[in-house]
Amino acid sequence: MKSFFKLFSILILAFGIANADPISQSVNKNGYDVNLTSEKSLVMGSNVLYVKVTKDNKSVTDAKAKIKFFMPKMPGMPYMEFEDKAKLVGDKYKLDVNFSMGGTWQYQLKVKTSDGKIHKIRGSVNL
Ligand SMILES: [Cu+2]
Repeated sequence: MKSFFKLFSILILAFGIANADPISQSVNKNGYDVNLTSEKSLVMGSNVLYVKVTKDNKSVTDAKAKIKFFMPKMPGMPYMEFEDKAKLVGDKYKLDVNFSMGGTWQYQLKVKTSDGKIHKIRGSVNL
């Protein structure tokens, strides 16, 4: 039993450290590389995320990107979600994300490229 608790606290610690890192995720499909990053670890309040789309090592600037954050229904709290459409700034897409409350938020990034393909990145953050 003692070792179980030890393992459990190590897991919590590992999870906490993982969540303290900024977001950095990539997906590669149909020759496109889509990369989602955050300036720093996500916090309550405002956050900035960037989406970089490249093909053959060249920036793709005619894609559409949007991100959805959602939290499943919990005791005493309804399902919540919000979306942000990315704005092209230079050669990457900027997302402004504002969290009104802490907890575990799941997200889904969707990028539509000019060939009509959708590129998705999913994940979750714990605030
Ligand atoms: Cu909630």
